[in-house]
Parts: sequence; structure tokens; C-alpha cells
Amino acid sequence: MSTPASALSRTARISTTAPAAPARAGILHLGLGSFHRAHQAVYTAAALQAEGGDWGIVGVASRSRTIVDALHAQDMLYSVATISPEATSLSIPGAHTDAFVGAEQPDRVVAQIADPGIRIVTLTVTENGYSYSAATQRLDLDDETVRADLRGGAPRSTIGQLARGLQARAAAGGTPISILSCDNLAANGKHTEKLVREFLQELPGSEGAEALAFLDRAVAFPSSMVDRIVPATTGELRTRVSTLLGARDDIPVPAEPFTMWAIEDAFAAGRPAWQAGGAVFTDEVARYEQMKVRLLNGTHSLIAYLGALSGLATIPAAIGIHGIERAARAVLRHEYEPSIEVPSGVDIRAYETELFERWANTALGHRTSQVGTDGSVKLRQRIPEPALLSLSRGEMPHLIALTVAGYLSCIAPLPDFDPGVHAAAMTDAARDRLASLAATARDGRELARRVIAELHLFGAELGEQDAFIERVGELTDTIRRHGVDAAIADAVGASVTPTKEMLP
Ligand code: CS2
Repeated sequence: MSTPASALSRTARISTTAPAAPARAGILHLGLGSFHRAHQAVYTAAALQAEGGDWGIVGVASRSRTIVDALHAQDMLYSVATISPEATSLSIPGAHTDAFVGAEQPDRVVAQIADPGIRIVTLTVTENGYSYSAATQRLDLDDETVRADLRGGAPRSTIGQLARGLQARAAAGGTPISILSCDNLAANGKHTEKLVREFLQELPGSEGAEALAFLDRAVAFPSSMVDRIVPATTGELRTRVSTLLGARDDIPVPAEPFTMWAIEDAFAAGRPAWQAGGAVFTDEVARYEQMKVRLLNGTHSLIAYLGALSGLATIPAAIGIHGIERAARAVLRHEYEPSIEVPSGVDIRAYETELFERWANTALGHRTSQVGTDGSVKLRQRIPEPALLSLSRGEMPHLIALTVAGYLSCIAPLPDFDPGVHAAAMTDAARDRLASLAATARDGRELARRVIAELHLFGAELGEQDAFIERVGELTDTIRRHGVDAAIADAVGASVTPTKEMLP
């Protein structure tokens, strides 16, 4: 996509920013998906434009060649289409210096982490990508890829790659480096550090000792909260962007206008001037993360499952339904908001108003099936703590129970229930396991008990909350017998009333 500036400026209603001058790489990014390209890459391009510096990004796609091949064919460029019902604007971040596929060149991932020129490794590998076992609350030693990585050879898991890369860096002199997680996980920096340390501790004898000492001395794991709604790219967007640009772009990324990045300013070897793109450096990342993961992501899951069960393809279509909007307002106000500490300077009312505007962005076409995908790992981040907090106050979190009932109805439908095409399009690592539990469950109550109390899908503590599990089962049965609208009416109606048996 070598597009002359004149071609860009001819695209009348489109505002574009010219790509920054190529820099030398200082960042290795694992997870070259759409989110990274519409978020960290955009902030990095702004930083390069404002202050320069050797902060170009080498992008590593985990398995697929699509983005890597297209980036190479397009001079490492692509467009971000910022889409609202009012306007579309295109920008071309231009922060990448190179890209490759990690599964094809795992040794190169290790070598890049060891390269002293690389001073930050950023990660967007999704909640699924950390090889974390909720059951043991540590590195998943039952995971075949982790076990193979521990045995040696070229590492394939993200944690294995980080650990082996840091080992190689330690052996090569131990230049300081920062590992920056940009995934929707509570305390994502500490979480990543804990898993890398556990990997190194699992190595035989003193094999991990040098790297562990290096971690103590010169490796930082700042936490960060990332936020921007980035739907999957469609063929329609590719055509539209190419027409607007007057040049072919095979990998444009659609994104909403809103964007936010809150980062703990604790880097071991410098960082780009990401504030030039609007990033906030703060000691309150944990609060930002909690606010975002519960208010935005938790409610997003509810909207996605209720929307899919209502036969709706997109989040804006779902939030346009009165009952779903009421459910979203109720979960925010009564169940998520009381569970968070609002970061200083954030106006929570304005934040919530903006959330509804963002979800209602009809031009974006964010799909219910995309948000509903991987619920087994996403919900674990979003629901157990606020649910347990409500329960400890003697209040039933009816809308969180409805979120779980919606999830079960979509991913593990009981034999006589068809959740529809949008639910069928949701992928989830736990789908087969849950489907086999559903196949022999008598009703929603039995299914909820098996999944929450026996499988501990949402952690051991929630597995002991009988009244909550009962409520999930009841709502699952309501969805199946009377439809999703009836379940919404039931949960919203009950949402502020403590159940009788919970009253002191
Ligand atoms: C969504 C997120 O897919 C999901 O689960 O809730 O991807 C959400 O769009 C982003 O976190 C917004 O920052």
C-alpha cells in the first residue's frame, strides 16, 4: 500500500494522518491481531511522531500468516477506520518495522526478546493466552504446550516464550526490559510476572535461577488497562477502505472513536511518549482495570448473550431493545458499580453514559458472537468478585446470574433448546466439555450446579454459593421454557429486592 500523500488527500470526507517515519525497533509485540493494530500501534505512532525514538514495533502473529503477509506486501502499513454513525476517518499508524509468525519461527521470538535493542515486550494474547489454570490458580501444568515448553525446544506458549526469551537475555548480559500486558485481566502485570516466574521455577535443577535473579534485578512488569471496541474486519470494510484510500488495503481495522490506555509508569528501560496519543500514566491502574473489566466488559457479556438469544447479530441492535437496555442499566448500577473503586478524576455517571453511546454505535457492527466468544475465560475475569460481594451483602446479583444463564443457554444449551445462529457462532474452549454436561442434565438447575459447583468454571468460591447457583439454574430454565424476554423481565424486576431467604 505505497500510497502517495496526494492520493490520501483526494479522499474528500476522509481525514488521514500520514504514517510516522520508520524507526528502529524497540518493542516486540506478541499478538498481532486487530486490537493491537487499533490500539498500542496507534499510540506508538503518535509517540514516534511527537518525540521520535527507537520505538518501532516488531509484530508477532501467533499462527496465522494473513496479517504478516499483508503487512509485508503493504510496506508494513494498514489503515485504522475510526467509525461512528456520523463519520468515518482513516489513519495509517505506521509503527511496525517488521512482522513474523511466532509458530513458524519460535526461536526468533526468543532471540528478539534477548535482543538488547528490544526494551519492551507488549502482549495482546487474550485472556486465553496466559496458560493459567483457574483450578490451581497458577501456571497450567496440565497444558500440553506448557509441558512441552518446559521440556525444552522452541517454546510455543506465550509464557514459555517470555520465560525462554528472558533466560536468553539474562545469559546474554541481562539488559533491562519491560513486559507490558495489554489484556483484560486484573493486575495483568503481576499476573504475567507470576506465571513467568512459575515457569522458571518449574525448570529442573538450577536451570531457571539466572533468569529469576535477572527478573528480580532488571525486568519490570507494569500493569495497564486498555480500552477500545475493535470488531472483526469484514470484506465490506476492506472494499470501502480501499475505495476511500484509492489504494488497496487488505487488512484495515475498524474501531470506535473512543480509546483509552491507563498505564503504570514503572518501566525498566524507558518507554515511548505514549501520552502523545492520550495514554494516561497513573498509580491507579488497578482501579481503571476493575472499572473497565466489570462495567464495560461484564455488561458487554450480558448484552451479547441476551442479544444472541434474541436473534440479534450485533451489540447496537441488542442494546436497542428496551429490556436488554434495562438489564444493562440494572447490572451496572446495582451489581458492578458498588463493587468498584472509581479512579480519581473519573466521573462515573459520565463514564456510564458514554458506555451506552459506545454500545449503540450502529455503524461499527460489533457482533454479539464476537463478544460472546471465550466466555469461559472472560466471565471468570468479569463476574465472580462482584457477584460474591453482592452475596456477602445479602443481595442476590440477579443480572450477573442472568449473564451466566445467558452464557450457558448459548454455549451449553439443554437438549430441547435451540439458542440460534449467533450463539452457535460463539467459540469457546470449554464448549465441548459444557455441551457434554448439558446433554445429560435434567434441567437448568442441574446444569448450573454441574458447571458452577462441580466444574468450578467461575472459581471455587462462587461454586459454594447455592442460592446463586439456584438462581442461575432458574433463569436458564426460564430462558428455555418461556424465552429470553421472560428471563430479562424476571431478573430486572427482582434486581433490587433481596430474596426472602437471604434476609437476616
Ligand atoms: C469485549 C471486549 O469481546 C469482548 O469480550 O467485551 O473485546 C471489548 O470490546 C474491549 O475490551 C473494549 O475495550
